[in-house]
Amino acid sequence: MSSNSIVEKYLRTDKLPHIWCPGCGNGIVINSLIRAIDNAGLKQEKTVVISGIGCSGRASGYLKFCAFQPVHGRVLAYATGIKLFKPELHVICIMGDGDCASIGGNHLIHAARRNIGVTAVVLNNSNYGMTGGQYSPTTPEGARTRTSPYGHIEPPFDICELAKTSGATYVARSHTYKPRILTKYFQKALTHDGFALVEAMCDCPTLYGRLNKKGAGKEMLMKQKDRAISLEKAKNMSSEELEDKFMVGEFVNKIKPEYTNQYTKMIEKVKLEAD
Ligand SMILES: Cc1ncc(C[n+]2csc(CCOP(=O)(O)OP(=O)(O)O)c2C)c(N)n1
Ligand code: SF4
Repeated sequence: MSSNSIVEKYLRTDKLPHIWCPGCGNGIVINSLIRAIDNAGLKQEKTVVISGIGCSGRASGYLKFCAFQPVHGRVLAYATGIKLFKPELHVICIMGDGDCASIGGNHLIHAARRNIGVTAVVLNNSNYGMTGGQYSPTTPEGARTRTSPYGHIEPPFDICELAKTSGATYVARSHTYKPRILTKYFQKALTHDGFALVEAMCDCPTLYGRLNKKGAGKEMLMKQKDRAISLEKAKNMSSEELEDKFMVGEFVNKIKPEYTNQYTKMIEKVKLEAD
């Protein structure tokens, strides 16, 4: 499908222009996502997009689906309710790293543990963008943010490792320099039967980029490319060599019973026994 048709089909063009800064990675990720939705053949009327509060959280307002924006950090809680009530729906959760791993961290580990069949799309820009650039749970050690002006002293969460350890059955990471790879991973996540999470390393040139002297949009995008190391290559690298890098690829891709399927079967069994 041509770019114009994709835009017409999936974006609420009456809501444009969007609020994102020039050079922000959010647009690249959403572009990759709508292409994946199109490739996967999802029906718009059978797809719900839920996004949190934050710059990334604006996405659901621009997308032409059944859309919903709950309070900050509760995307996966609402997604769980929607999926349980109507398991036939595709539920796509768009979250910032703060939304997903800070205030929403508990929902993340339990959604992954249950293996509920929703797709989590995490736009990780290493900070809280919308509220002015505070540090988030993924801010790298040493990085400067509004709340770590002398360099951050906390170790960051690795969202993919967290999702994997918690039980997610599809987990992948790529970045905004590789939009086609993002589309490929999104497509696999959207057609996966279980909890699927794709983390997109995303640029915030206005806040995180400026405070860490990463340059404007284009320069920051190039730097993302230099920091990305494939899982294969990382196996032969020392921890010193991996400093300031992030690993990309598929961390998990496995089959396990999906939560709402199990739940539905259980209800049917109980009903039969009661008759
Ligand atoms: C319950 C609650 N706590 C805090 C906030 C303030 N708040 C709004 S957006 C945000 C952080 C956004 O960061 P992130 O989720 O990483 O998204 P980004 O803006 O970087 O895309 C915070 C703390 C809020 N709106 N609601
Ligand atoms: S503040 Fe950062 S994350 Fe928010 S729109 Fe601007 S560049 Fe993007």
